[in-house]
Amino acid sequence: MLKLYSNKTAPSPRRARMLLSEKGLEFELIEVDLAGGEQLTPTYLAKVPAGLVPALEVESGEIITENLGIAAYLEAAFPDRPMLGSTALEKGRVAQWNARVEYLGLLSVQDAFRNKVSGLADRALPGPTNYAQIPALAQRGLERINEFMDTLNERLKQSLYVAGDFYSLADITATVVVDFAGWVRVPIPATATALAHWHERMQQRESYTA
Ligand SMILES: N[C@@H](CCC(=O)N[C@@H](CS)C(=O)NCC(=O)O)C(=O)O
Repeated sequence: MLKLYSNKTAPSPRRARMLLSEKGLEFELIEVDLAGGEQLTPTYLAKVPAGLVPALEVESGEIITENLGIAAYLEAAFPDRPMLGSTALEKGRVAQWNARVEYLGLLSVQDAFRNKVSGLADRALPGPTNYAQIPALAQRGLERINEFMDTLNERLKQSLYVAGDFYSLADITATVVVDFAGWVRVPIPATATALAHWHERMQQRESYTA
C-alpha cells in the first residue's frame, strides 16, 4: 500500500493528500512531527534525505518527494481521474498554471511566513540546512501575495478552473496557497469576486478536508 509521510497542518503535504483524495486512492498516513523536529532526525533523514514532507513511499519501497514528483508518479501509475490534464494542450496548461501558482503564490507566502515567525528563527527555508530569517523578504512576500491574488482573480474571470474547464493539480496548489495566505493574515481581497466564488466551490469538494 502507498504510504504518505505527512503533517496535519503544513501546506505542502496537504497538496499531496488532496491529490490522493481526488484520485480516490487509499494510502497509509504517517504523521511527522515537524514542530518537534522529527524531519531532521537521523531516522527520518535516512529514509527521506530531503528532510521534507510530503514523501510518498511506493509499493517497491522507494521514496518519492516533491509534490510534482508525487503527482507525476501517481498520474502515471493510476491514470484514472487525471489531474495533470489529458490532451497535450491541457497538460501544458496545468504545468504552466501550477508553476505560476507556486512561483507567484507559494513562494511569496512562504517568504512572508518563514522570515517572520519567531518559532522559525534560523529555519527560514525548509530542509536540512539552517538559514537565518531576512525580514525584508517577509515584507516582499506580503507585497507579492497581492499580485498573486490579482493574477488568479483575473484568470478565474475567464476560466471555470485554474487551468481550464476541468479540475486539476493547479486548483489543488492554488487552494492550498490561498488558505496558506491566511497564516500571514492576507485574505482574498473583497474585490476579487471570481477568486472568492472559485474558492467557495473548492471548499465543497471532499478533498478540501483531506
Ligand atoms: N517543494 C516541496 C516543498 C516541501 C516543503 O516545503 N515541506 C515543508 C512543509 S510545508 C517541510 O517539510 N518543512 C520541514 C521544515 O520546515 O523543516 C514539495 O513540493 O513537496
